[in-house]
Amino acid sequence: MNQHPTVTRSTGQLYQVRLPDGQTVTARLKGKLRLKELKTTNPVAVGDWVRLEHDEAESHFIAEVLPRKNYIIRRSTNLSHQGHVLASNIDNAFLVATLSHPRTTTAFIDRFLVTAEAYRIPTTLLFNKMDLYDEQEQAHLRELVEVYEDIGYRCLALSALRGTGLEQLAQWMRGKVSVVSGHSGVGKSTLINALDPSLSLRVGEISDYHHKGKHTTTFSEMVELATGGFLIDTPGIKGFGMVEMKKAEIAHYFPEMFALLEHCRYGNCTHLHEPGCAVKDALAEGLVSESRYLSYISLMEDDDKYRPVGY
Ligand SMILES: Nc1nc2c(ncn2[C@@H]2O[C@H](COP(=O)(O)OP(=O)(O)OP(=O)(O)O)[C@@H](O)[C@H]2O)c(=O)[nH]1
Ligand SMILES: [Mg+2]
Ligand SMILES: [Zn+2]
Repeated sequence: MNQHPTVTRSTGQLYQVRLPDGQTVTARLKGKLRLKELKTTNPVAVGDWVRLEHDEAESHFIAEVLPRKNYIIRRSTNLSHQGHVLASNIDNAFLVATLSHPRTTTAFIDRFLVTAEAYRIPTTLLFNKMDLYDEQEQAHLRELVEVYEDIGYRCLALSALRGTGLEQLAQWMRGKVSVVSGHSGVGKSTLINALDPSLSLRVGEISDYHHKGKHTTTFSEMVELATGGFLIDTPGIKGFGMVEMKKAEIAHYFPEMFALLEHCRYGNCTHLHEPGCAVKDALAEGLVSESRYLSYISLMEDDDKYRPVGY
């Protein structure tokens, strides 16, 4: 993972911290640290790299949270401006999508990817339930994989049920901190259990816990995979939370559009109706995919400045 002590679990006043040698210790916050934090309800989140101090009794204290390379946040309540950090220092997000049973739309995939870009979290697309797809769906899957790989997103088709694709996935997760997201029913738990059966009970519990809708913001945990690597599991990550984003920024989070922006005639081009728009030209030439452009329009049409990635 990395050379720093890393928070693997946070429950109220106590934190589990994994030391670089693999040992896990329990730590409390140093009083001073608590006061410093203003904008979030939790000063220390799962995934945080921390500096520990000890007292004479050998108790551990979190003295400092090292700068986060990225993090996922969600508003504590709808009315609050405070955010709750769900997880931090994530190497990879894996979005599990299915073309049927249930169908994951490209609109959902693209919203997720835009949010992940805004959070600076590299994302891999996992197309699960391959075993169920008929020829038409398989052709559709090939098209989708081509679209997303062209943009630079890693893709993998798999069947958690049959075990196909799991070796590749395990290899990608090795040595990394990952989160797994996606609609309910796409097979996230099945996938994780197939990778590491010893996690099965836990993952099931977290999912059930979520469905009861109780205290879902407070429970996050980083678990070690038997195949190597770490998985952060928190119910909130299913949807990925909220990101504050200005309309003018949205195109920046579509990498294939971002590469074209400097060629638009107008510096403030919205890529919707302006003449001399490089994005629309690329769309006409088939260099920007239609479904991606539709997702862009749909995001631009949202009123709220917070653009949630819905369930
Ligand atoms: N045919 C097929 N079914 C699968 C596959 N993966 C998962 N399933 C089934 O899909 C259903 C939902 O799987 P889960 O693993 O519970 O889905 P989940 O994403 O964890 O759902 P939530 O916990 O509600 O978010 C179960 O009945 C699984 O057996 C697969 O690759 N092929
Ligand atoms: Mg589940
Ligand atoms: Zn333009």
